[in-house]
Amino acid sequence: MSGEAGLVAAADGTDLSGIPDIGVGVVGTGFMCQAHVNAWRTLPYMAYPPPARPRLRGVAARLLADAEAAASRYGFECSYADWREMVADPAIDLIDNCGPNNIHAEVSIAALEAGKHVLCEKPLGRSAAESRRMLEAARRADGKHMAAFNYRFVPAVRKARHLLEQGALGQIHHFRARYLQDWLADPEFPRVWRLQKALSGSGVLGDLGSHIVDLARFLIGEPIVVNGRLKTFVSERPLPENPAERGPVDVDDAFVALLEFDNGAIGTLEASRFAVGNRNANMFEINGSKGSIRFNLERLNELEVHWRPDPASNSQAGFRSELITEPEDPFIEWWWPVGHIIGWEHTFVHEIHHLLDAVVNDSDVAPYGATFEDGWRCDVILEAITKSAADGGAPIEIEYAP
Ligand code: SOE
Repeated sequence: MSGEAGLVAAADGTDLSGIPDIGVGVVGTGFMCQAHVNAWRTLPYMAYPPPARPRLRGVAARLLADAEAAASRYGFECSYADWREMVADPAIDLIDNCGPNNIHAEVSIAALEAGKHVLCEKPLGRSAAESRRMLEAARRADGKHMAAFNYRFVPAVRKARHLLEQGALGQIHHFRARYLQDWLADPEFPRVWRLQKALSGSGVLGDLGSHIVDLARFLIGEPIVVNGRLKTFVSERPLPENPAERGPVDVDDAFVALLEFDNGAIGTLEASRFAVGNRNANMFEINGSKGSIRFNLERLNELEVHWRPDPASNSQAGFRSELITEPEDPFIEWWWPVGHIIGWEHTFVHEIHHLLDAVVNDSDVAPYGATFEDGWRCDVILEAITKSAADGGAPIEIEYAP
């Protein structure tokens, strides 16, 4: 990182003298690259003054034409067809891995070993063994490492975490989460990389299930036993490169799971990309002895609450919806006046700010950000769900290799 000499104070008098530049290299040019680039570019003037000023140094894609198009569109200084060249660039301090799941491990490990900080999209690995290798590389390296579980950075979700930390819900009895989309309900939707085990590792389990498993750990605690069931509804689909041909789908389309937590709570998880009518409904509900909270990503500025401080009487009938846009609510200070709601893309600004703050101040990414250890623990739980499903839904104890 380099401090920009000379720029010591903004026109409004803000002291910018100690703010370093940080060179960023993004791998991948798809959906997550766009969400992350939007965050890298928005952060320095909205989370102001920023911990560091991101410098979009490089972007790498399998095809040079894709990298060049992304460089032109988003304003990267360099474009690469080989991510290894980009990782070797001394002007890059941080690698942001937005590639498909099959390059999460190789790129992230190489970047950590090259002394870079690493942000890697979820699921961390295609398997627990792969994400364990990533964790071991992170433990050996000096760089900060973060798994991009961005839903930890929704204001309403972070407020839920704070309420739980304060014991506001009392003893937790239930956690139920569903992450429902419907973009695969059309059997003619092509067999994209997320539907190929070799590239994706799993289907909805790793794509959407990883988010609700991470939220279960972030909000409630460690699952100790799981039961699972997986389902593939459409077993072959048209090939993207040649729709006249069809290829097998070898991953799950939907899953359900039962959890028991280390603190005695029990939980249910469900994820599907066939849940027609649900567009991006990441939902959870937590029931405790003193109250309940409910969240739905499709209404991400709201948290539904029900309070029952006195077990003998309901302090309120049903749930009421609270708008989480007050100045004191998490992250809102960076945005708009009360009620001027924010969106899904803002979670990436919050997430990347958290990582930059950890890099510049040498602070911990955990517990509010997910580290590679969180990414590995998530993959262990996903694999236990798969193992249970293969054994008729038998209970599987969660065991983390030492
Ligand atoms: C990221 O927020 C995310 O949840 C992705 O992880 C999912 O794959 C995508 O479907 C929605 O956005």
